Amino acid sequence: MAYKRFVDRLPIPPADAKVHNVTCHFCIVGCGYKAYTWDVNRQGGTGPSENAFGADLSRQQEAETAAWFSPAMYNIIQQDGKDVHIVIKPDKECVVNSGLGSIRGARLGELSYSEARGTQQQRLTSPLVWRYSGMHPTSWDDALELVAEVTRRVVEDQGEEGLIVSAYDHGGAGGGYENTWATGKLYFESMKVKNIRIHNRPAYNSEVHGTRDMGVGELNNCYEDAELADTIFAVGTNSLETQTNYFLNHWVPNLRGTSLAKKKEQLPDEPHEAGRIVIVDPRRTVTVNACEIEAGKDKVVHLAINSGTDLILFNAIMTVVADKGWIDKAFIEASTSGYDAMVGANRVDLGEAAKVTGVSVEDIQKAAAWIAEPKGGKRRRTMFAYEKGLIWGNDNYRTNQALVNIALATGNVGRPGGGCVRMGGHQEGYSRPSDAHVGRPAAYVDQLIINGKGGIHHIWGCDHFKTTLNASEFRNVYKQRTDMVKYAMAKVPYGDRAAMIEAIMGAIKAGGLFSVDVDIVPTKIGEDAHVVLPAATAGEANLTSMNGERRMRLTERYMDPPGQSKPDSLIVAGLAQKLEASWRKAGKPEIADRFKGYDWKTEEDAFLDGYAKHEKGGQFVTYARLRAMGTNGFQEPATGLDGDKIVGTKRLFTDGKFSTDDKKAHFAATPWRGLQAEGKQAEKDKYPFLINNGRTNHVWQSAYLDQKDEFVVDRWPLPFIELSAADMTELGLKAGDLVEVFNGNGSTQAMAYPTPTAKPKQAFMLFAYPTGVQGNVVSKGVNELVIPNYKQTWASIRKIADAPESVRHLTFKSQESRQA
Ligand code: MGD
Ligand code: F3S
Repeated sequence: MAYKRFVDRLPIPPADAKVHNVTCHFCIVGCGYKAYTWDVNRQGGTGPSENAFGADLSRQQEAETAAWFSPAMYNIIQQDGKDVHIVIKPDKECVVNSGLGSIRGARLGELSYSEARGTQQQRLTSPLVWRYSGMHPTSWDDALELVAEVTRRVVEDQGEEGLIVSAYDHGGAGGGYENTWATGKLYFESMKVKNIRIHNRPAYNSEVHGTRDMGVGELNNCYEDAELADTIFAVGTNSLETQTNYFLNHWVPNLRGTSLAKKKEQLPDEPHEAGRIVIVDPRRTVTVNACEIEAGKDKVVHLAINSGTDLILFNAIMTVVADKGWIDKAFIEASTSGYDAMVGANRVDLGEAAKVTGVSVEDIQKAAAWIAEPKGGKRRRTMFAYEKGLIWGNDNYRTNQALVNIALATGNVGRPGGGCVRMGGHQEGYSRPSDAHVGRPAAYVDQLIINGKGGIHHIWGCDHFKTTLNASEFRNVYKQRTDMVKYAMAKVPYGDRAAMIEAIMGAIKAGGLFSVDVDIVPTKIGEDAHVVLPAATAGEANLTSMNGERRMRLTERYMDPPGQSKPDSLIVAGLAQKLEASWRKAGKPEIADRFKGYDWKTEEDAFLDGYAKHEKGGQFVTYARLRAMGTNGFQEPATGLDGDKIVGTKRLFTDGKFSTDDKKAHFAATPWRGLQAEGKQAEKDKYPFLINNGRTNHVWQSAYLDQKDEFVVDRWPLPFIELSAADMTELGLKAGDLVEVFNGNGSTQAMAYPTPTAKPKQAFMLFAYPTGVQGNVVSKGVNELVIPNYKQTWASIRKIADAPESVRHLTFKSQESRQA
C-alpha cells in the first residue's frame, strides 16, 4: 500500500516551550536543528505571544516562513520521566543549512523512540544475554560481569591479540567525542589492543592516508568556499543525495550565480562569474542533473569515466596544467617539495589516458582549463571535493594523492574558494589516545575472524553483516564460530557462573568466538551475539561532534534514553570497572590498576577527560560555551576565547605551512597501475556486470532506524539496482522484478530499476541495505593499507521472480527532476 501519514492536525508549540540545540546526525553536513519540547497536556495559541515562533498563525504564512513543521518532525517522547510533545525542526539561523532540512534530518522527530506513538519500538531497552536458547533481559551488572570475566580469561589465554574490537570512529549518533574517547581510553590506554577495526572498514586506519601523508589534512576548507570557487571539481561524490544541504545551500548559490555579490565583496581584485562544475563519476547522478538545471549545461562537465580510472585522469589533467604553466609557482616554491619529480613520474600521454578512462582528449583539456586556466590575469579558484567514489575506489591511496597534486600545483589549498577536501560521511568526533601501536598496515581484522583468530569480539555500533566487504563469507564463519559458544552455553545453567565461564572458554579454545554487541537497535550481527548492551543515541545524551568544515556543536540531551539504555561512554566506564574488579579478583592488581580512571558520572565527564584535555584548543571548549554558541558553534581547532565565545579556525593551511616535519606539502609520484586490489582484474574479466554501488537520498546508511520507518520501507522494500533498458530486455526484466546478483564472493538480491541514463552492463545498487546486502558480492581485495574497494565489483545478474507484492505499488520513474 502506498504510504500515507495519517495526521490531520499538530499541536502548536507554546511560547515557553523548552528549546534545545540539535545537530542532525544523519550525515557529515551537520545541519542545525532546534528541538522544542513542552508538556503533553498543553499547546500554544495562534497569537504571536502564544507560540514559540512568535508568529501570527491565524493568517496564511508566506512561502519561506520558518513558522511551520511537518508531521515527520513531530513526536511524543519522554523527558525526565514525563510525556512531552517534541518538534525537531531545521534552524534558519544555522549557517550550515539556513533552515533547510533533508529527507533524512527532517524525520528526526518520527525517528525518535516513542511509546505513546509507537515509533522505533525495536530500540533496545535492556541488556540481553544468551540463555535458555534465546536472548533474554538481565541487569547491567550481570551482563557486564560476564563480558569482563570472559574478556579477562581470553586475554590471559591469548594475550590482548585475542580481543577483537569493532568500533565507530565518527561523530553524530553512535560516536561523538565522548564515546570515541571512552572506547579509545579502554582499548588503547588501559589495553593496547591491536586487532581493532573501524565501523565501515576492516582495519584500523585512515581512509585518506594519501592526502595526510602529503601533509594535507582532508577537511581543510569551509563550506563558504563552495560559494566562492570559480570551479568545483567533484570526484565520486553524489552530493545532492549524500551531502544534501551542503549542496543546496552552498554549491547551488554559486552555480545559480546568487553568490556573486559575496564573491565580489570578499575577493574584490579579480573578475567573477557564476561557478562552473566538473563531475567525475562513471554514472550520471541526480547531482549532474541538478547542476545542469541550476548552472546551465554549458557550465557543467560530466566526465563519465570508466570505473576505477580516476588516477590516470588526474595525471592527465596534471600533465596539461604543467605543460600550459597554469601553476602557482610562488606557492610551489615556498610551501611544497617534489614538484618536478612528481610531474616527471606522472606525465601521461593524453591519448592513452583517453583510451583508459573513456573520456575524450578534448574533455580532459576542458577540465584542466576550468580548473586552472587564469581568468583575466588572475589564478582561478578551484575547490576539489571527493568521497566514496574515490575513497572506496581503485588504488585509493595513490588516487587520493594524484588529486591533491593538482590542488597543490594550482595553489588551491588554504585559499578562499579553494580546498582539497573529502566530502565526508558521518560527522567526525575522533578523540583517542595514541593508536601508534596498531601499526601500518593495520591488521585486516575481518580476515583474522574468518581465519579463526581471536576469542572475543566487542562490537560498538557497527553491523558488519550489512556493512563490510566479503560479507557473505564473514557472516557464514561468524555464525559458525559464535554458534559453537552458544551450544556450549546451552549445556550449563546460566546461574552457575563458574561452569558457564568454563563452558564458554572450552568452546573458544575449540575455535569459537564470544560476541558482545553494543548498539541502539537489534542488528544482523547482534543476532549472533551472546551479550547485547543497549546504548543511547544523540538527543538522549549530550553529544559533541564536528562537521565537514570542522564546525563543532553540542547536541543537547532533549529526551530520556529508552528503558535502561545508557550513553556509550558510561557503558565503557561500567565495563572498565568490571574489568578492574575481575583482574583484582584474579590476583593481578598491577593489571587491575590500568582500569582506574573511569569514575565518570555523566557523558560530560568523559568529554572533560578526553577532548578538553587532549585535543588542540580543547581547554577552551566546555558544554556551557557550546550551548551558548547554539547551532553555529565554532570551527576547530579552537584558538582562544573572545569573552565567553570560542574562537575557531575558518580554513586550514592559510599560512602555507603543512602537517609534515619540514612544514612543506609533499607532492607524490602516482603512476597509473591498473586495477590494483587483488583479484579485481580477474573478477572484471569473468563477470559481465559492473555492480557500482552507493547511497540514495531517502536512506541513512545501513537503514538502522529507517528499516522501521514506514515512509522509507514503503519506498524501498528492497534495495534497487539501476539497469539500462538494453540490460532489462536481455535479462527479461520488468520494473520491480526481483533479481539475484552473484559472483564467486557470494550473492544477494535487489529489485530492478530501469534507468534511461544507465550505461549498458553498468548497474548501480543501493549499498548496505538490510533486505539485500551489496557487500555480499564485494571481494576481500583491498589496497596496501587495507582500504576496501567496493565500487569496482563485477557480477552476474539473473531474474528470480516477478515484482513481489511489496514492490508492485512503486513508481519507477526517472529520479531526474527535469532536463536543463
Ligand atoms: P556514494 O553513493 O557511496 O556516496 O557519499 P558519496 O561518496 O557521495 O558514492 C558516490 C559516487 O561514487 C556514486 O555516484 C558512484 O557512481 C561513484 N563512483 C563509483 N565508482 C566510481 C569511480 O570509479 N570513480 C568515481 N569518480 N566515482 C565512482 C558517501 C557519504 O554519504 C558517506 S561516506 C556516508 S557515511 C554518508 N552516508 C549517507 C547515506 O547513507 N545516505 C545518504 N542519503 N547520505 C549519506 N551521506 C554520506
Ligand atoms: Fe541531516 Fe543535513 Fe545531512 S539534514 S542528513 S545533516 S544534509
